[in-house]
Amino acid sequence: MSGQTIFITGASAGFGAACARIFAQPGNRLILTARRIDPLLALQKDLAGTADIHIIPLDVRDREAVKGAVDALPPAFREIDVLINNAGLALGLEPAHQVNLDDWDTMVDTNIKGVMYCTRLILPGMVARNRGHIVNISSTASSWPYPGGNVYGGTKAFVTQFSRNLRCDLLGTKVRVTCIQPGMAETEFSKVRFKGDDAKAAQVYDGVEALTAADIAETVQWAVNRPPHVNINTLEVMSIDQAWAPFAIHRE
Ligand code: NDP
Ligand code: 8X3
Repeated sequence: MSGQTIFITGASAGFGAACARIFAQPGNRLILTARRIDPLLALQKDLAGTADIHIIPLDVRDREAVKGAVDALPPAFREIDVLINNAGLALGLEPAHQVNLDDWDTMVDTNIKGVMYCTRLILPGMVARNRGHIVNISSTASSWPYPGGNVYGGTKAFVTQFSRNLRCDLLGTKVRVTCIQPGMAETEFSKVRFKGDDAKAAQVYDGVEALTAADIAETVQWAVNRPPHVNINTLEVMSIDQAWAPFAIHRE
């Protein structure tokens, strides 16, 4: 499908940048947002001549900034067809009793509040036009606990349940909601989680054929390109090299 206006949060790296690349087709209009402007400028340059691209430096934790960005969209970019709520992060893997409380705040503010703000500010236009699609990037961590996943998994459980509840509110409209739950994917995710420790980040993917950002972008594109009457509710996607573990048992 072309001729769509697509708003992507966290487009400076990983899944968001891959979504920008895959949706960069003639007739599409892309709104690419993230805090770092340089990678957005590089992406815009790379994709020049494909879609029409509008970039916005935006921290999704800042409610007024999100409102300002949506209100100030150029006329050609105002009628958003697809919102990809992708910006997010994990910080740390410490157990709950040792964690840095600021890290928990950052994850809640980004992964929960950022999704709330972008959705609440962009959804009214979709409802008014009776057309649109919200794609929320959750995680396997929303369903499957692991040591050190504490608040990160909690924020993604919010994203999954928020997506389902949005569908309930939107029943009777033609606005679709999809929740994607990726497993381990090699992006900047682990570098961010381990606060710039490249060696520690590389260990996560060592010997594993992890998902790529392009794999997830293709999944998003597939969900968006279903016929308008088909709503893909939830998709869990893992690398062939990842599966679940048995229950952990503590023995004295
Ligand atoms: P990356 O670290 O590669 O990309 C994260 C993106 O989010 C960056 O563009 C970053 O941009 C943006 N971002 C972070 N904080 C903010 C903020 N406050 N405001 C605006 N943008 C922000 O990670 P991924 O691409 O892997 O992650 C994308 C999403 O996928 C996240 O929600 C993550 O939780 C989720 N996910 C990742 C998995 C993985 O294994 N990689 C698996 C499952 C889910 P900038 O720093 O420029 O602001
Ligand atoms: C990212 C996948 O397993 O690191 O959401 O939580 S995981």
